Amino acid sequence: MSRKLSLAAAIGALALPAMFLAGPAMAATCSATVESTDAMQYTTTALTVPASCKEFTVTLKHVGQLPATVMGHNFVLGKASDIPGINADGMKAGAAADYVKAGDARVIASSKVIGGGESTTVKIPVSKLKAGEQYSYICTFPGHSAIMKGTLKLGS
Ligand SMILES: [Cu+2]
Repeated sequence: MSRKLSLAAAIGALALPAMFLAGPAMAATCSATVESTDAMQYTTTALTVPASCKEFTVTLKHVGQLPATVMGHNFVLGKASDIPGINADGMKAGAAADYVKAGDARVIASSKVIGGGESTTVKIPVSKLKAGEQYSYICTFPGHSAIMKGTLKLGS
């Protein structure tokens, strides 16, 4: 066996117990990555937020090449029933406001609009999520929300 391989095995053996010790409070379980594309799609359309997280961080990546003015994407979270209103008011708010109405109390979390090759993060305050409630995330760039949508719920 090569030295490189045995070193990797040794590191793996050390890292595993540390992961178990960290348990459910570990940062890795309180985050997710959602990719978005030039084809106006989110690659992830369902998220479950562990109830043990204080904050859940979503990294939104635009893996396409088109600029934000043409194929911009954001991540806007609200109760499923509030989404149509959030979207309509967001479109009215315009690009300078990242297509989110200023001070919209229905919005639980929202990111800025990004273009191809960019990424951004959005932090969801988990205390604002209720068990059993249906939440949705959408892209409020005009015309995108019909396709760019996903569901989010609070897990156990
Ligand atoms: Cu979009």
